[in-house]
Amino acid sequence: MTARRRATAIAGLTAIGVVAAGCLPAPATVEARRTADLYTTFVAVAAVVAAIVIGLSVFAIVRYRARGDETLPRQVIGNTRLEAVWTAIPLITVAVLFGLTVLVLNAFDDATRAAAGVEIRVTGFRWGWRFEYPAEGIRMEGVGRPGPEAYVPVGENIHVTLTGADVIHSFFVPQFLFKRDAIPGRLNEFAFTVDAPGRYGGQCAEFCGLYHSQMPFTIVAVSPADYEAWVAAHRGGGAGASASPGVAPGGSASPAASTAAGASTSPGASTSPGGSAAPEPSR
Ligand SMILES: [Cu+2]
Repeated sequence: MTARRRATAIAGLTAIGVVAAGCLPAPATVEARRTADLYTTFVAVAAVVAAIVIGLSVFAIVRYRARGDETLPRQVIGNTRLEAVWTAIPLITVAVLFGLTVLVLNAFDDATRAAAGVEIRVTGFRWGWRFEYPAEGIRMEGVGRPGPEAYVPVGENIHVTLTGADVIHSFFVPQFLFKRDAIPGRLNEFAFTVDAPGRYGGQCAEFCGLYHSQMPFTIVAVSPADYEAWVAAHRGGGAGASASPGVAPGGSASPAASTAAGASTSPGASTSPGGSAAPEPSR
């Protein structure tokens, strides 16, 4: 009976682990795959720990339950060897997980220090994103939906320097399994290498005000040849080089944005900062 319950507990925990791993967005970068592997390792270790704890608890409850006999069982106080074992096992487990985490974090730092294939400066502002490619002479900005689209070549180290223009925002692309804050007056750096061509949606992940939910962006990963073609088409400013009116990147909202803000008091209003109050967000 106990063995069967234990088997059921292990099967249940394994299922939870598989479902939890399946909930993760499919990793799209070299770094994200390492993060996903780390998550999987954590879930597996947690499942083993839970199986042991739940298994032993169920065993003790069933095996030593009251059987209508009033006499107390043998009273045991302290067992140094057992206590040493149950202190050492969690310590070693946490130390190993800590070590694996440091290795993955170092991989992110190594990518940031490595030679950049493409350099992008990203600025979050209320309520949109600005992407600048200094070497290519490209600058684009998108306010509201659908937000700007930043092209990157697959297989190359994309180096990002991130900052905020007004309040703290956060650069988050779920499929990159990575998030970093865009803080005014501070330059945060990170790098990523996209595995496969595709469109990877991103979103501000730090509540920054009324239109926080209306500041998506998209990282479009294409082949190096397609990237060169995109650069050639957008060099020297390209489409959407103009600053979007409506929200002044450096400071207060303009009257147009204020109007949009006022219109949003009706729930579910689809008016976005880049919608009717301001021209279409540039791409
Ligand atoms: Cu935000």
